[in-house]
Amino acid sequence: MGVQPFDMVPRSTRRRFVQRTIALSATGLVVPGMVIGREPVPDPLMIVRSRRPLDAETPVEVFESQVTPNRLFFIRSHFGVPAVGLTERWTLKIDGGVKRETTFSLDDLSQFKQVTIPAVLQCTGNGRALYSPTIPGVGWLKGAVGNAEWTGVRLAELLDRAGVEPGMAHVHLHAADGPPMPKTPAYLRSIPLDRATAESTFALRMNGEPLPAEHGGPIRLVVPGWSGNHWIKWLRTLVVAHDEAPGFFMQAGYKMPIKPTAPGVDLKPSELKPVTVMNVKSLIARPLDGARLKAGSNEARGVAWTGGEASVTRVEVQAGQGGVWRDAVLEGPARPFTWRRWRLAFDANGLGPLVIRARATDSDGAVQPEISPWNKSGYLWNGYDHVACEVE
Ligand SMILES: Nc1nc2c(c(=O)[nH]1)N[C@H]1C(S)=C(S)[C@@H](COP(=O)(O)O)O[C@H]1N2
Ligand SMILES: [Mo]
Repeated sequence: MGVQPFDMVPRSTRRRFVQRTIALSATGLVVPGMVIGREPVPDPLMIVRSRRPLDAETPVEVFESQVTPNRLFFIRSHFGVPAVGLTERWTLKIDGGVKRETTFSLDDLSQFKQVTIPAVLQCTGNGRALYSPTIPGVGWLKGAVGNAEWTGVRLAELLDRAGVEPGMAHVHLHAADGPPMPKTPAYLRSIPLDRATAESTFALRMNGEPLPAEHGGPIRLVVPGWSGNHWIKWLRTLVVAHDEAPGFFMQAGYKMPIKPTAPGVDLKPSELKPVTVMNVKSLIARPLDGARLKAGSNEARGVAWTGGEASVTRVEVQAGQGGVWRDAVLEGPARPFTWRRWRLAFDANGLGPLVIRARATDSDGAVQPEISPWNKSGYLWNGYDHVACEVE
């Protein structure tokens, strides 16, 4: 489970795969049985954090737009893209605690009602590089986040079709990507059934285009309001179950301290909680860090979002003028899941250095803290955003 069955791969790919496996297994990079995908080529604007598998973040100036374009959307994969692209033959199976084990082709899925949900996808580790002391892991700064319009079928509809048995509480999400080494656990996660039957959606399209392979095409899960580790890409099988999924990525990974804890303190499992909803956060898209501003009137712009069912109600910005925080103008209505653009006009009076800071507040009253409490995996950084400019 977790690896695409070999017979799903067309013969030409199979031949290429066998050749590559033979070539690469000699170097010890690959074990026979693994299906290798071609790694995506990132747009030259992207900031690459790891080449293989490709982890790349979006430059912050892209966050001036409401929707993050697909080619500039951050990419994070634990094991790289599997050998997909076989869209006509892709199937999604629901089994486990259901009345009717059901398999859907992509064609079947297109017969269901299609919904479009604008929602922020953010890696749980976005901002890890901003924690001090330093934390190992992908050194994301600000750009492991994006806002897209996800189109597809609600999970609730497919679960209804299969008929969930009484007593079931979780949905295990098996994907087509696999670890390169047999001892490495597969990226297997589960979500609670009540989350699955709320807004969760299988996305087949992203910003109006077929879901790109690097973002989980042909089919991925969208869990609006929850952080990216639940948004499983290349979905193949859903197992409805009584318990959470077993294995490292569910039982050990993606846990945070319940109470803020000093670096170096080891916590018991009972002192940890799973990362689920995102926290309130804003980013400054303009001016850029290091920008040279003309004295006089200027404008700061950016985005803000939060998690769960909450929405952003306020963004305050500090830009010179005696260090006062002023309310930015927010665009559009306060809505959950998607982000909200903000802007603030300010006068850059004195010449010299000027630090601009931003903090958001959400409908639950949560306010972005100046510095996020340290946690050993570097999750959910949401300290004030700041950029240092020079007025000349
Ligand atoms: N199958 C699979 N799904 C996955 C992952 C993965 O490694 N394998 N990584 C997860 C993580 S940690 C994140 S942050 C998002 C990233 O999605 P993106 O690459 O489309 O931005 O996908 C999630 N879904
Ligand atoms: Mo992530």
